[in-house]
Amino acid sequence: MEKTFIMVKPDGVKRQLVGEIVSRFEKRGYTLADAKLMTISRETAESHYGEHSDKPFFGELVDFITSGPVFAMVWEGENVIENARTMMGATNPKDAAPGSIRGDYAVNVGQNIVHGSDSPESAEREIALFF
Ligand code: FUP
Repeated sequence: MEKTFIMVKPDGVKRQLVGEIVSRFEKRGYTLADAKLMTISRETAESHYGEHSDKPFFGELVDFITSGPVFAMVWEGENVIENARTMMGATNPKDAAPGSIRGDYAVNVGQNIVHGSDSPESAEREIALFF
């Protein structure tokens, strides 16, 4: 069965949105396969966001994702990678549709509540990195 890596970022944990996000995936029909509350090391953060290492926002991105606990999860079910991306909404909350997680709860691209793998290759890599 297809699996994806979903992470409630430090802003989502601080704002007590873990239950809301878990609930949306449960209600959609997906199965929680693994989960843990953890604080990410800078090394793990730099590896996770490696594709952005040359971007101007990389430093802020690593600072933010290591700034407090995250809730890391593995969800499984049919088409979960693509459907999770739709449920999260666009990366920049200004473009995220109402009804999506970011469209309902976020306003700022730097603090957009949730991460989800964007491909089968990313899902495999990210699950191995965090679990
Ligand atoms: P996503 O796959 O939706 O997590 O989006 P990206 O991999 O493109 O971006 C990863 C994270 O970088 C985003 F969640 C937020 C941050 N980011 C910025 O802070 N500024 C930008 O202009 C683009 C992304």
